[in-house]
Amino acid sequence: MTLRKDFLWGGAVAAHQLEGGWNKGGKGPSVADVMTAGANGVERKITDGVIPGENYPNHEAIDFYGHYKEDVALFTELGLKCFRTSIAWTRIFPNGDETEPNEEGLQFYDDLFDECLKNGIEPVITLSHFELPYHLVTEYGGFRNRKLIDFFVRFAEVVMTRYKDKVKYWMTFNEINNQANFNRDFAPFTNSGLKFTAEDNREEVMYQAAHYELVASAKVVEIGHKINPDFQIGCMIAMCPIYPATMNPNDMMAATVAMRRRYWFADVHVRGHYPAYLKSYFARKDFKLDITAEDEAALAKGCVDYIGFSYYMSFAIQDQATNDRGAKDKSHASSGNADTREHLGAPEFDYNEDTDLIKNNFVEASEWGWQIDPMGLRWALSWFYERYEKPLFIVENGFGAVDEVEADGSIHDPYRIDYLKAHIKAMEDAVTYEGVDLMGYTPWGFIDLVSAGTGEMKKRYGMIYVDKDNEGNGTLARSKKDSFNWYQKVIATNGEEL
Ligand code: P53
Repeated sequence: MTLRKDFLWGGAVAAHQLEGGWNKGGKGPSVADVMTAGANGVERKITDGVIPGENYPNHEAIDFYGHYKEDVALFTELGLKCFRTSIAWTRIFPNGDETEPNEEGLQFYDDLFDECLKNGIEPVITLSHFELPYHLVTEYGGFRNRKLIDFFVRFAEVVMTRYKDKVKYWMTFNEINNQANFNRDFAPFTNSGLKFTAEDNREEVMYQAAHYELVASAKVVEIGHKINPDFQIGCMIAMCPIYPATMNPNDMMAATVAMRRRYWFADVHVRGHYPAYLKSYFARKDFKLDITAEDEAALAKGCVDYIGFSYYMSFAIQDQATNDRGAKDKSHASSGNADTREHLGAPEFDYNEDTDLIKNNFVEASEWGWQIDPMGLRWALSWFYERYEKPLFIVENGFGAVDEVEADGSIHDPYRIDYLKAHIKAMEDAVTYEGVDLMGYTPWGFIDLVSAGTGEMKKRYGMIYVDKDNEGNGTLARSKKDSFNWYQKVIATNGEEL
């Protein structure tokens, strides 16, 4: 067998997508609480505060806040070794800038972690998963403000101290690199609480916010190791490999540059300094970034212990200048946009996440346009391990699909089993053939929850079904899909029976 004996088979969620109870127990509003429901191709609206009459799907979500005991019983039956969730920052610091935490919020996570631990399930905790206190957006401008470093460090210090004997595995910022897509409003807001004005240079603001987050993360790594030297503290990167579309040398270079624009965040997290290619980019763009010598020292002292990453799909890119005649299908990989590429071309190969990706005709896509590519997971594991030589943890992977409930209540989801099976096989191949050091695997949304990207319920990832629809109707009753029984066996055989 290839996997570790103590392999962390689990499931992953985020507080804002399942807890609900958005204003219970003293919780304050987070960025997720001012986002309305969207749909496939319809962006979620970011409203100015909570507006009566709007549909905010995260307010109730699947009410894990009220159902966690019965849910952990199901997780136990599934055989989970670990449960990845986040601590909702605003349960602990409702506004984000208080000095003293909210005891009721702290107690909720004590109860949840106790419930997990007594069932042999290890909590794996993300500190910031699209849950920034909304007050920090309106009063400070989100992470464009250096003060956010201290607020985040204070939050992390409080929860790491409180749960030092209950939680060993931590991650700082979920999918910190999503904001490489700075031309859209979604990722900068969910990652960093950024709202742009017309005068903003969006890209420069994004780099500044990301820098403050990287410094905050590094400080938390250092403090965390003091709180408990056994802590394993990782980063969390959204990994979508970017393939060159052809053997055209310009496609190869365009893909290399695009990979850097998406994954430099990992370079800083793991190596503790900015790479040369990025320094030269900042100079060429004339970005005036607030990066101090103290910041650089903090980065160097706070390198992560492991790399947590999500993997759903791969991307592809084609250089525009030299490929205009070769490009057959220029539709955007995940959004279905018509071709609006303007930037690509030698020698800069400046990459625009929002417009420069093309559809890969070698792979299928989900109903939401996410390209299904198990080999891409093996490639990603191999790339990370070769580049960083750090333990890896696949903390999200999964297939969003519409499920049908049969008359007898059963739910047959062979498409989900197929997706997960192929990806687990690719992951095992990476361990066998690439020699990567892999800590665990936690499929995303293994209990149905609110989609981050669209706010829908019907984009389901779960092995556990939750009776609730896009409009918020439903009993919230939980039931097992076919994939539940399948995954139970996978865990029980440590991945030998797929
Ligand atoms: P949803 C975009 C691309 C890759 C992962 O996403 C992403 C996103 C943001 O939509 O997010 C992660 O719900 C994220 C989870 C999210 C999950 O992937 O849009 O860490 O919070 O739910 C799936 O289908």
